[in-house]
Amino acid sequence: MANNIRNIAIIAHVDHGKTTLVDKIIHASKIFDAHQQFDDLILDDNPLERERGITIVSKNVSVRYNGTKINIIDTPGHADFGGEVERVLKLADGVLLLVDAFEGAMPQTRFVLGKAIALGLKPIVVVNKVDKENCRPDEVHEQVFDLMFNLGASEDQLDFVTLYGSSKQGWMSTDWKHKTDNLIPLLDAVISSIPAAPTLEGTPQMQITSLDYSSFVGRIAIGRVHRGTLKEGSNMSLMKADGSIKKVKVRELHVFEGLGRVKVDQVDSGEICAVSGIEGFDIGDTLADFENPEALERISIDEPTMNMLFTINNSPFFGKEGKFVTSRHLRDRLFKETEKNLALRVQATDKEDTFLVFGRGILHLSVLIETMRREGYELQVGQPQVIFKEDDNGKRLEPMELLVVDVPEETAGKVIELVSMRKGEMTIMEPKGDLQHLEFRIPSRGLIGLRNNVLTATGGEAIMNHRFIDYEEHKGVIPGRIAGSLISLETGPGTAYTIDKMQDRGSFFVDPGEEVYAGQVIGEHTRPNDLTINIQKGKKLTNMRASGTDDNAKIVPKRQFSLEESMEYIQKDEYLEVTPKSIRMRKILLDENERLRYAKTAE
Ligand SMILES: Nc1nc2c(ncn2[C@@H]2O[C@H](COP(=O)(O)OP(=O)(O)OP(=O)(O)O)[C@@H](O)[C@H]2O)c(=O)[nH]1
Ligand SMILES: [Mg+2]
Repeated sequence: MANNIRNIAIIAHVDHGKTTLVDKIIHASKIFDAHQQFDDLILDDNPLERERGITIVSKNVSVRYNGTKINIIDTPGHADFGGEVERVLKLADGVLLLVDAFEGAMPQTRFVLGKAIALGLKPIVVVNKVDKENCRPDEVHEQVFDLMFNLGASEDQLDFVTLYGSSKQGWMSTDWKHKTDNLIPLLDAVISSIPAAPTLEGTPQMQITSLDYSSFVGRIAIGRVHRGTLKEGSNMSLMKADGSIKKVKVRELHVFEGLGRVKVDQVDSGEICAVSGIEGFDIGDTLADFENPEALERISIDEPTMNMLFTINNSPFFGKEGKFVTSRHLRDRLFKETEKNLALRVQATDKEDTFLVFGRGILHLSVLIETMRREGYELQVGQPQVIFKEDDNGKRLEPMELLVVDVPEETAGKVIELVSMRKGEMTIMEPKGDLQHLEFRIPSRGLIGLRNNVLTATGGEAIMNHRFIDYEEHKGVIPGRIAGSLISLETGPGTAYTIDKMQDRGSFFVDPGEEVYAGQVIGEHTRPNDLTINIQKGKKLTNMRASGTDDNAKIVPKRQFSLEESMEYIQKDEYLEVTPKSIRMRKILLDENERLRYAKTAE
């Protein structure tokens, strides 16, 4: 027996247009009042998602088309959130694989498609963004077919429908040269080629695949009813990873409808729902029959690949800008985060104000840091560290990644040189439109800080993507940042006069008049060693003229770093100080003499 339900996940590489498409599908299904106004990308609803234009957490929505309910799961495309995609694929019977008609299959396309194929999900391929100039839809279609074949797709999976179109313009067509003005070809394809959600009779089973959080009811379990029927108010068994069984009660049940949810009394097999009232669940647990519980096969959660030290702000400027500054605040906030941020782990250390935070990559961790600073926290973080492992013989292993760089031909050489210096090995070099397409295998360590260098070397033209492959034998020393730091000797505002005089020493991260403290990293040295300098001395008069023309006019504007760039920039003996208003880099040891003494003992 089958329901009149289709469960599909939308998967793709980052930015290939998933959320835009889901958004357009919702608009098209006219679930809104005619006079209601909506922004684009209503789905990417948290402020960080909006600002960065990326999806961070997957979302469930639903539309009705010709009497069929289509549950759609929008997934994040960035590799740091890949584990999330893998989990939510468990909710679906089919996938819409979006591929940018110019970029073609990218590392994350391969990863998410591989997972969908392995789970036996039926794909529909959407070659998106055919409105873009220089796009190559036919080539991309062929590339996706080859990719699917190489990933071991079955006959049925290879027999996929392909649609071409533009999410942004809101149309899809079976032929990219014949533009339509709607999404009907896509919705028809979903109905005809994605299998209906099967109805399985028997005692109830639902695996919890993701969670939601509400300040009113706490954690909400989201999953697909695999078998039987879930009923409001019923007593059930929660089956945990260690084999233990907890008795729980279903307080409320919701199904997805449009962008929202509606409360229902019961949910049948095949439907996706949100369950509140379940205490103490983990992702992967099965909600099963009270009397005769049977667990579903567990899903594994991604292991972290990177860690960073988080500590309280103890810089001379601490407490000036934030509300939450104590180790108690930091501890509570970090542990609270682990309740909903599934791939995140927090470990206390022997220092009560210091924690190790484990995540899936720079973006995963930076989203947390950025969220905290917006909430009013001050904190400091150390240099990101990749996580090593040991094999059975005690040999040290390290994570390796696939790195893809698309770059104008004339700068390809520079990129290859930079990547090679960091133990990257080139595996593919081929033309892609006017660009060179380069692929490398590189230790994850080598990627930290690489983006800054590649962008500088290519005048910002390079497009870089990477994704974890597996662990391999440790590749030996990789040189870190080549340039040393310029460090402030004194505390106080730097003068235009001195900064101007020191322009030949390196590039500055602070402007004249900006308050800095002793031990703060205020610039990048032109040489490999650190250099401590005094930028406060000099003619006091200059400050009065600072807004004028003279000295200031000659000063190169300060280099500005984003949070992620700063995270990748700092060295082992440096911290990043983050407050609601500022991001500063500093030496862990602020005092120059202490640094010199430490350097001596380390020798
Ligand atoms: N030209 C063109 N641009 C598009 C199209 N679809 C989406 N875009 C743009 O591509 C960018 C990314 O779109 P999103 O829908 O956020 O992409 P996404 O796949 O959801 O991205 P992640 O969730 O971060 O993986 C936005 O700037 C869109 O406006 C399209 O069909 N044509
Ligand atoms: Mg998105």
